Amino acid sequence: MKSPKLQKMHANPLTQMTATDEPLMTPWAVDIDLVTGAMAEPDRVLTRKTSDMRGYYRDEAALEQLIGQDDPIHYEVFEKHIPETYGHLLLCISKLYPGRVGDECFMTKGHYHTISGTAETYLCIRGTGYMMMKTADGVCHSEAMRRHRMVYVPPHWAHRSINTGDEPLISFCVYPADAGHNYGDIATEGFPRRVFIRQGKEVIE
Ligand code: PAN
Ligand code: ZN
Repeated sequence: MKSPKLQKMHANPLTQMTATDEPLMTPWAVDIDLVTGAMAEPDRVLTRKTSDMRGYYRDEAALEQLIGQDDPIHYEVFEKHIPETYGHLLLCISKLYPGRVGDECFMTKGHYHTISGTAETYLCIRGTGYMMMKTADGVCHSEAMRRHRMVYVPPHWAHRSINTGDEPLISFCVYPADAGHNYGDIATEGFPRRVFIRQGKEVIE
């Protein structure tokens, strides 16, 4: 729970209150292998298995079949511990495994940021796919993701990564630490477009 002071600061960033309310953080560094995407000694690893993805794919029977087989991991997010308060930046490695549910490509759940006016950058380190984005009033936009390409997700866009390839789709993500994740709204709305592989070809529909 944030202190009332921090909430107020957040509502009015012009007060410029940052580290004065928090213990001073000592500068630090982390090693990230830009070939494999491995982050050295992450403080937290979030793992989403196939069984965590109920309701997200078109072919529900194919999803249940996959869960019944070996419930493979869909994606992992590797993070360092950073306070989720105004002024800090969260950084993580997002690793989305290759795979299909029926003929639909593995993807992340996708979310708006709770503070929807916060942006995010995804620097793709490995793999191929798309960043699918959508606004609350239904505008949809996708950007190709591939090694060495950075996707900028502007404020107010829900975002989901989709792996169309045969190797993990790995990105280095940075966003304001107080942004928060709102999964509910986009889960209800859904993204207007999905990505499939049919007869070896990408189909977006
Ligand atoms: C990313 C995502 C990560 C997992 O760090 O959280 O790729 O996707 P979901 O959060 O949609 O399951 C990010 O966009 N953070 O804001
Ligand atoms: Zn995000």
